[in-house]
Amino acid sequence: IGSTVLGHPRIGPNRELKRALESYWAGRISEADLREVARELRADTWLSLARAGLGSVPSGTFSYYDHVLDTAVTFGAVPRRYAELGLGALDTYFAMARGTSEVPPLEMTKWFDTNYHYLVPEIGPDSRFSLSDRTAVEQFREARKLGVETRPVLVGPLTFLLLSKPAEDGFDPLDKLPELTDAYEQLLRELHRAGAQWVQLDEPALAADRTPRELDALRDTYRRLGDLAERPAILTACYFGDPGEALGVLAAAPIEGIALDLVTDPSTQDRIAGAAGLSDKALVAGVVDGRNIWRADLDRCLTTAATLLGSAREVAIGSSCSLLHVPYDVDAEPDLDPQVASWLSFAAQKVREVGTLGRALSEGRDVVATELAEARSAIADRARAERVRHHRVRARIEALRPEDSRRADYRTRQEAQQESLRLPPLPSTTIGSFPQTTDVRKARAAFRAGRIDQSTYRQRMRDEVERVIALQEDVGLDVLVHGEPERNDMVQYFAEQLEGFAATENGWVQSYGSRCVRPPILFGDVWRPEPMTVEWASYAQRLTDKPVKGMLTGPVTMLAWSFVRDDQTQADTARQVALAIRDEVHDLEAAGIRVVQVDEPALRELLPLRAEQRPPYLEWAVESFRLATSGVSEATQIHTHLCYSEFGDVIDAIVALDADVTSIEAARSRMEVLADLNEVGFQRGVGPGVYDIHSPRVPDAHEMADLLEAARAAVPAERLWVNPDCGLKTRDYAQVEPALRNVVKAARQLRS
Ligand code: THG
Ligand code: ZN
Repeated sequence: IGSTVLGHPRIGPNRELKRALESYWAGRISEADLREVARELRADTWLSLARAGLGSVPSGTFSYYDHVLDTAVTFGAVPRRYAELGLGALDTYFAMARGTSEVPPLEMTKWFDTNYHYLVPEIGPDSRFSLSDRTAVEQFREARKLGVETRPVLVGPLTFLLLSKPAEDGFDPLDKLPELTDAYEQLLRELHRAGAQWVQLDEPALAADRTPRELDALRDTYRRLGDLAERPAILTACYFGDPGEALGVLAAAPIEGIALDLVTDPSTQDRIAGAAGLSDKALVAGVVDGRNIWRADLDRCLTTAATLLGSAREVAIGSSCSLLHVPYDVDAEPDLDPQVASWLSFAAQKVREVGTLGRALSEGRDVVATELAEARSAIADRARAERVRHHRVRARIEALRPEDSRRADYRTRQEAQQESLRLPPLPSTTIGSFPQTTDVRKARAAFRAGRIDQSTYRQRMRDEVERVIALQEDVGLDVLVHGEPERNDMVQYFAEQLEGFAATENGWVQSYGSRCVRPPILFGDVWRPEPMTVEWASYAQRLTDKPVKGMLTGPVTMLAWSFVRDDQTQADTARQVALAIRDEVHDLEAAGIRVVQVDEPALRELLPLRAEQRPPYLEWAVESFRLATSGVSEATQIHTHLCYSEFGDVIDAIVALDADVTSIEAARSRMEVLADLNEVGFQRGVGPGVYDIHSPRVPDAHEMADLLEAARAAVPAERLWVNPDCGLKTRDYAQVEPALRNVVKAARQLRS
């Protein structure tokens, strides 16, 4: 098969796709214009991959919105409510992705343990699969016209169904696997007829725990696909972790290749030797990390690949997973510190690393001696760089004692807090961010471009804080926030102010659809040179007699949404970040802020895919949160916010966080989560969201009061808070203001 990457970024090196999509949705460009932008992006990607000397170039890694949605559409899994809209193919696709005025979109959720979101297909007993969309074949032909023979990439049938949700209760989408396999067979035949030599089927679901029934389903499906007479060679890609027992199943299947992630879990490499059946297959050794941004240790990659040579018919070099999760190009970062930049590898550099390793493997190390030497010196430079170690940070960590992560008992805290805050029963608040108005965005863009100076910018932000405080007082909320107008992103904002982090200018990574984030790079020991939020919070506090809540991002979320160092454990990195946040919590307290919220929306996202690896993760996650939030007075009230309602495996950890108040998503699940919390003995304040901010709809006060009544049935009034589900950043004031008035009205209704 030859060296390859499993996938590639698709938003465009300058977010061309984002701009084109948003213009198309706004009616400013035509479908043909949008298709032309997409075609150019695909062509640029294929040609650059081919030029880099990859032995096999993937196609089908482009998507207008999401590759899981693409798979659903390919096989006709379009729920009736979208098909009935009578729209063209592309607009039906966007209706599923974004909803219309008539129908809400498909649910969206995290793609494994990454910060990418996919759309959740709905599969029911009535779902009928057929090859309904031939984009995979068309794009294979499109690349061929450019002179590039590609390997079409699809989400595999097992992973597709495991990621789907039942369209009705009690149905198991996996029951549909045989029917879905028929449709995959049809596509494989057509790809074969079009001339495709290889096809890649992605099965990342194999990195999570799988039941015997699921492994049987895997065996049956790949036997059927393998037995097909006319088809391309099949490469099944397992990534995001060790495939466990599934490796043996795939090794025994009549397929031609397996791609393995040799970065995430060291046990995968040991497993290969024991997998009978691999000896007649091509093995794509995923030695170049597809989801972190460190330059690869090429010598080590080659050694790894070399040890595998005897285990398979052919060993090729690969990325550990798709490059979707890294930015395009380090060379687009002229302002990045040159030494840090020399340690990095984004998609363009990773493609070159894979090419270099591929040549070294097939033609010998000598032909790429220069590249190997360069990599060696960058790796050595990073390993000995003084700037990644900060002795004071290390000494502080060394000196930590268990009591540094413990607060006084809850009763004592509760009394002291009530004495200080004097809140009414069922206090109302918000999660922190207020809508980012066009004016706020414009001011930030102008400041970044140097068109306004810092004092003008800060004055604009203070004006906005004033407006937001006045609005909250008028609405009658009890605990106010400053609204966060000065923040671009809740992780990037802090990373820009902390030592040990580097921020990028153009390092965009797709989060969902046209939305992107720029994950900061955590390269060294983390510490806080000066207060980060105190000025904003205390400015807001001076404007009101009500308590203003300070707003911070927790250590787990800081790690989850950054590229983190790979030269120490995540637990060690989290402890350093926790100390920096702890310093901020203390300074907020000293400045007279009596309520501080430390958000951990990513607590669940970083949860390991395999159950046995979860306890040690949860231990450091909880410990770092407690380290960040302890050491303040009993009277200081610590809040946290988690962005989801299905706690499942993290529910005990939520109790262990020991926050005084926890706000969670609950409106859509009708407060059912409160019963789950009760069951595990949760005894702290809780703010189940009464207003679903993910939808533009403004619920009336009765509806919210009903939800609160339901909450009251599970939680005593003394512990209940009233708030929206999540931050208001992505909403408009036109919805937020009436909704907040209703929140307050509902709270008052219940109080009386
Ligand atoms: N920050 C980061 N990661 C996240 C979120 C976040 N992951 C989960 C969730 N929140 C994802 N949600 C969004 C919502 C909006 C946007 C991105 C992710 C968004 N981005 C702007 C865009 O693409 O136009 C760019 C924002 C910017 O200027 O930085 O709107 O909150 N890290
Ligand atoms: Zn949230």
